This record gives sequence, C-alpha cells and structure tokens, in this order.
Amino acid sequence: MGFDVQKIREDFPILKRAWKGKPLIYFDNAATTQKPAQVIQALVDFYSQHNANVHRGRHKLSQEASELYEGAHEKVAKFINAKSYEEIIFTRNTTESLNLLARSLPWKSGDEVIVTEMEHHSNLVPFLMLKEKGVKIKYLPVNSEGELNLELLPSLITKNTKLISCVHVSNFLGTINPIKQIGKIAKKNGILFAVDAAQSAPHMRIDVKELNCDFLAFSAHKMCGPTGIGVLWGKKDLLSGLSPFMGGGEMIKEVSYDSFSTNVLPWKFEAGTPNIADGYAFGVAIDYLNSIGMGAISEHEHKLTSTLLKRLLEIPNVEVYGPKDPKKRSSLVAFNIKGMNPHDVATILDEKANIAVRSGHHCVMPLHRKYGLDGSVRASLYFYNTIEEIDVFCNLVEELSKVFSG
Ligand code: 7TS
Repeated sequence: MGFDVQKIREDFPILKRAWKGKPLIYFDNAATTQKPAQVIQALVDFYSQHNANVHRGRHKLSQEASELYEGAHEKVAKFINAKSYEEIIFTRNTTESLNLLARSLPWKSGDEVIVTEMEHHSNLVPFLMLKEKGVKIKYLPVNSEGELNLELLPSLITKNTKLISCVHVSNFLGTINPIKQIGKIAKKNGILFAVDAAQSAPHMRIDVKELNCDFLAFSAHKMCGPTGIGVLWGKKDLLSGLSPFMGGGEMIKEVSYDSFSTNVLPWKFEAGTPNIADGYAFGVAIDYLNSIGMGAISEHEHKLTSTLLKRLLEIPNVEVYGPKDPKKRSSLVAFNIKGMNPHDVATILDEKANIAVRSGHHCVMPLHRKYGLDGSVRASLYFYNTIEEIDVFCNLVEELSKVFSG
C-alpha cells in the first residue's frame, strides 16, 4: 500500500481542529511538529503505569522506568545508525546539545571555529559565547542563491581550526547542505565536525557514518516527539575524552568530599533527574516515523515542496529565498510579498484561512540582515500535509499579492 496521507492524518487529533468551519492548515512544522495519538498515549501510559525515577531504585517500577528510558536511547541510536546507545545523550533540545558541545570541548585561546552564514542562532551564539576564552569564529559565506560557497572552505582552515559546525538543512532557506563533502574536508585536516540536524533528522534518513561527522544534534519536538527532549550524538571515543559541564546526581560514579569520578556514557552528560517520560515518548515517536518509513516521508514531502515552490515562484510580487531547484531543498519555503510586512501576511493567513506559518527572522537574524531583510514568511511542511492545503495556501498568497501590491 502506498503513502496514504488521509489515513496518517487520522493519527493526529489536532488536525481535526477547525474555526468557523475551516480546518487548521498547519504549516509551521519547522518550529514544532504535531504529535500523533501514539505519542500522546505514551505519555499517559508512562505516568499512569510506569512512573518512577531512573537508575536509583531497587524496586520494580524504577527498573521499568529505567528500561523504558534506556530503550529510547537505543531506538535513537538505531535511527541515526550510531554504534550504541552510549553515544546518545538526551538533552532538552538542539540548543542545549550544541551548548553542551561548545562548553565541553577543551578550548584554548587562539582556537578557531568555522560555522556558516546560514546558522540558526543555536549554532552560533554558543560559539560567540566562547569569545571571552579567546576563541575566534570564521564564517563560510552563503551566496545569493542560498547555497554555501564550499570552494572557500579550505581557505578558512588554519592550524588553529578545532571545529567546523554546520547546519544540515537551513530553517530559513531550506537548503540541504553538502555535509558529506564538508565532513571529508574536516577529516582530511584533522578537524572535529559537528552537524545541526534539527531540520534534517525529522525529514530524511540520517546515517552518522555516511555523513562523516563527529557530533550531531537534533530535537524530538520537530519529529512528532514531545518538547523538552533533544539529542547530542557523538563518537564514543570523543565523548569519553570530554569533561561534562554540568555536575550533580546521575553523572557520577564516586564522590568524596574532595573529588568525584564520572559515570559511564551517556549518563556522564545527563546530570540530575532526566526527562524520563518525554524521553520514553520520543522513542515511541521514532517507532511511529519508522512505521511510515523515512524514505516514504521524504518522497511525499518532496512532492509537496516542489508544488509549493513552483506555485510561489510563479506569483508576481512574491520573492522566494533559497535554491530555486526543489532537489536542493528540504520541506520549507520562506518568501515575502513585495510591499507587505511578513507579520501582516502571517496574521491574514491565520485570520482568513486558519493557516499557521511563521514570520520574522526565524532565529537566523544575521543572514536576514545580509540579504537586506527585516524578516520573511515561512511555510514549513511535514508528511501529514496535503497538496489540497498547498492549493488553499498558494491561492490566498496570490490573492494578497494582487490586492496589496496594486
Ligand atoms: N537549529 C536549527 C536549524 C533550527 O531550525 C532550530 C529551531 C534549532 C537549531 C533549535 O532547536 P530547539 O529545539 O533547540 O529550539 N528552529 C526553529 C524555527 O525555525 N522556528 O522555531 C524554532
């Protein structure tokens, strides 16, 4: 049986919401995705049947909770083809994962980090915060088509370059970046390579071995899971060599009045009582995505994005950002209607047709500034969206572009 979007939509209770007889059209999936009943039920099940703290009780419930929580680490490990659950650290979100990495690496004054001009603030500010330690940031430029100038990367590398950290899919331009090639260049030069997969892990098959990276960060809430759970994957030997930046319970093996020794991976980086229920439900979200298949998800989303992009490019007075070739993109498109404020466009879409989009700088302020923009409107899709929804959306954008641009 092929991809049955109507059947899939039945799993998402929120998609039945409607106002004034018009259904919700949820196109803000890059901000957070909706949750299927299976994930919502997992939270209810956990708290009503298995709730206890992990790794500390001898009692049956604590053992059950520990197994469920550890099992979720296993599922994530398999999902990205990591070696084992030991390489999977649960954090609050991508932001915390990237901060964990930036804080835990052993920097010295004069060290350099290379990021790109299209980073979300989460993959930029944690490194800007290292300025006080004498760490310098360099930027790989983005061209006017919204693609990286990869040929400039070698010229940015010096003997002081310690890390390249790059977004896989831009949450503003939709560009899919050439991660494997960047990874090769990093490896050849003996530089660590981190990937911000917040906008890729939800939409495509991720294999950390194929990507040639050392660290990878993503968030459960952007892939049908709950808020409050994120992942930092790292190669075991690298994680073993890092010192945790947070101390407390759970992350220790032995503590005396003078010193402590750290726990085994991944618990060494999960100080304090973790987010047990949401961690468990994240595992259920991964089961759900696997049951549909990441290949089928990518394929359906590619059809949707190609249609959305084509229609928007045809509307006069609409300016689309990022690559014009849908093969170079994941499932989001940011644009402006000439003469209209992006926040006004978002408000009208919501008021007239219950279409939820994001407007503003999408936490990519420096690149908006570089392009001379205050903000943009962004439609971001997921596998439960339909061609009919895209039609409603594009018809309304077209109407607005005629009314407001004269
Ligand atoms: N990196 C990228 C590429 C992102 O798109 C986001 C969130 C993050 C990191 C941070 O993820 P978080 O879960 O820690 O918040 N992006 C967006 C967005 O585009 N709209 O809302 C959140």
